[in-house]
Amino acid sequence: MYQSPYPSIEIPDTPLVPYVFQRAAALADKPALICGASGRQLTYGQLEKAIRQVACGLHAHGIRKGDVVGLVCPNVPDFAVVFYAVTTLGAICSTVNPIATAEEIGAQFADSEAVMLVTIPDLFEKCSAAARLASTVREIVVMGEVDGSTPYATLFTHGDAPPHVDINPAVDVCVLPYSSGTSGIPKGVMLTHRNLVANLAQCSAVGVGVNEQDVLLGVLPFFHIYGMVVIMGGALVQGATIVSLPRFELEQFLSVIQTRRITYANLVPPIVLALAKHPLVASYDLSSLRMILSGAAPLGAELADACAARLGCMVRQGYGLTETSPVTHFHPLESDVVDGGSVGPAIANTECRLVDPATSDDVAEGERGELWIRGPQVMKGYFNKPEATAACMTDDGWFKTGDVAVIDGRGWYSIVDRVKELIKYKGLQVAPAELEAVLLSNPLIADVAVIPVPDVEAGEVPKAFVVARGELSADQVMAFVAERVSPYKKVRQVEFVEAIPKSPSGKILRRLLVDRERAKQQS
Ligand code: 4UW
Repeated sequence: MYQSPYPSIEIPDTPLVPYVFQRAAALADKPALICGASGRQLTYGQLEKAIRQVACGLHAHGIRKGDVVGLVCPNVPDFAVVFYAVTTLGAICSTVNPIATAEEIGAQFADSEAVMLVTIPDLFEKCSAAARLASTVREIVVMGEVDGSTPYATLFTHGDAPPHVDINPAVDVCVLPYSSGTSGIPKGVMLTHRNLVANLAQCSAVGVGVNEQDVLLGVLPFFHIYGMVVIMGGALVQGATIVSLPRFELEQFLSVIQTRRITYANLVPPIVLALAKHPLVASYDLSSLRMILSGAAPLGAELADACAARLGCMVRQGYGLTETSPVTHFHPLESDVVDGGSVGPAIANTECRLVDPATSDDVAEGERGELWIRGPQVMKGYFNKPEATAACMTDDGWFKTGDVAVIDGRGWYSIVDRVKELIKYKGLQVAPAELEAVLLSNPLIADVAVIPVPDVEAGEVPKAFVVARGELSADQVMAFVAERVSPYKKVRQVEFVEAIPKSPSGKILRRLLVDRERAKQQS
């Protein structure tokens, strides 16, 4: 077992909102969130007041402690208003990718038993279709005015003193993002107020480096744990300013860095790649950037160095998972040893084990093992899925990440492989089991297995091995999936095979396919 090298900290015993907004009153006139596309801006004072007003409005519309409210919204300043208003009431915010299909959104909110959805006008129709699949949803609130929905503005008409709600930070669930974990389809990850407060406090304690003077770029989606906690929460708790962008588009992204004088950018490896290599980058003044933080997928040392050299700024890497709120490892800022391929040591209050997944025994020092984590940021469990929870959490509090890591002499970790099923497309989760279920709904497909294959731009893309029952082309297989899933989940390679390798118990031997694919790439 390895302890964090950092001194332990006391985790504040408080719900999320008072923790995040502890400095809001002192910074009342300072911009907290600015929309990089529209220019709409909320100061800390306006943001804090809007959160209180919307909490009152949600309460007037029947939202109570423990209710799940679904948020289907791109990165706009009001995302933060709704998110923190819901949690103010002790209700639970479940976020989803706004580009998800109606079926995907419906499936998440049926599973989470959401009672209300909050969205934007452009997504209203999709959310209505989703709500027909999720029978618990009784109201859709739209940030604008659309027939058949509750206008967001009406939530602001019920005063600004929300009722006091008793929240037990260690027990009460605060957010419910979805993750497929080590296998299967996406599951609701129950993160408590304490989980999120702990992770923000742990990050501050190890000097993740955001300070009040920083202007952060909020281009990664706030619905995902990285945007939700590391960017949105991490910036607001420090009193920094976030410039949000509803989507990534290279020219707009570069222009916003230049005009808004962005100092700190939280990114994923495909965007770091663009910054390191794309010719357009040379046309912009990006000299305000002092720090780029990458996470959600592996960042190679060479790419980190190339980006740092071209832009003249620090490039550091963090690691973690939705199930760990998310941060567990962070590459120190102050270290002169820059090792872009490493995720650094475990952050404060975080214990690690490296384990042989077959035996659950710790591996010998210096060997690769599955990374297990214990700490205050580890989730309470999956919502309504005790078996899935038991499969990845031990009775004594260890969470099995499904990632394979090594630790070096300094106590720094590198993530070197994955034993779980997950595919990471540009840092976003794609669950092989979900794509396999879609493919098996095609009568011309007898059997299938989906695995990740490496891709220079996206990191990984899904590849399907298909046993066909009749005439079927690879293009038809890809089109069949593309019509039924979010664009980022598309199957991008297909290979027809005679049979899918399976264990005697019928489990797909994915590892065999992954290893075969790797051998092919190397030959
Ligand atoms: N290197 C290799 C990495 C890395 C990685 C994540 O969608 P989820 O559940 O969660 C995330 C979390 C992103 C994140 C965590 C901590 C942090 O500091 C930060 O900002 C810098 C971002 O994406 O996917 C979790 C899975 O993503 C892979 C890994 O397989 C993990 O189990 N992953 N970060 N640096 N792989």
